[in-house]
Amino acid sequence: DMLARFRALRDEFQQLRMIYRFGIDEVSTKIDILRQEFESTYDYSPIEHVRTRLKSPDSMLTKALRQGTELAVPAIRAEIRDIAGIRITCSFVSDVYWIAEMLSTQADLRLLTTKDYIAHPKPNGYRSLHLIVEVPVFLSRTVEHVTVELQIRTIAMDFWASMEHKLHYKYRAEMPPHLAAEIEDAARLAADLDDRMGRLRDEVRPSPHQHDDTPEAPRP
Ligand code: 0O2
Repeated sequence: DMLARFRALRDEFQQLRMIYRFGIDEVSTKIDILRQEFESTYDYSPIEHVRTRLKSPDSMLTKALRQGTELAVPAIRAEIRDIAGIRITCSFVSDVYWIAEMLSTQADLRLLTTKDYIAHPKPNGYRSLHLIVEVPVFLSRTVEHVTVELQIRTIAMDFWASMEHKLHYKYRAEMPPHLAAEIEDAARLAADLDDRMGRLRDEVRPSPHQHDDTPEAPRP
């Protein structure tokens, strides 16, 4: 009956979310290890902060309906690849690529796709590096291969994206043209700030001849 079907679906979704939470845990640990290594060995860490999020059953279903995915767990797993999301914020653009490289070359992570919205910003000015990776999660009886979306961006990109997200959410499809123009302009300013910060960093980067107790971080 209806109730039994509802309960079965609810249990399947709970199981699904648990697996994706484990996927987030696995990848988060990798990021945390890199961060701790950087903090204890070098005087500089390319990772500013990390935030994770797990899509709610509601937004999984909304997305499935929107993109025409069958409302069944296997189809959802195959076609919604951002159920598990991790956002890494870095200080500098070069750090974004550096972190992406360090993670995607780890032997147990499989890089499925890369979308480089830094090299190719979206029309509204959105910039970020998006990776979809697949990580194995070892359960008692099975190994689950879980996809995790990584969004890697600078503080300036993150600042812009959170503002844009609020305006987008507020106006939906009807963003007044002057605001859309303002947002695009702000994206250019954020990109310019990233360029300037990158040049400043190059200035303060210690020269290889400088003697110091802390080993110099291996930079890209
Ligand atoms: P939330 O709430 O952050 O999860 P799709 O995933 O189907 O929407 P696509 O092309 O497969 O689209 O994914 P894409 O564009 O690589 O990345 C989608 C996610 O990137 C979004 O997730 C946002 O987090 C972020 N993003 C992409 N474009 C923009 C943008 O213009 N502005 C802002 N602020 N964020 C953006 P969700 O699911 O839309 O939202």
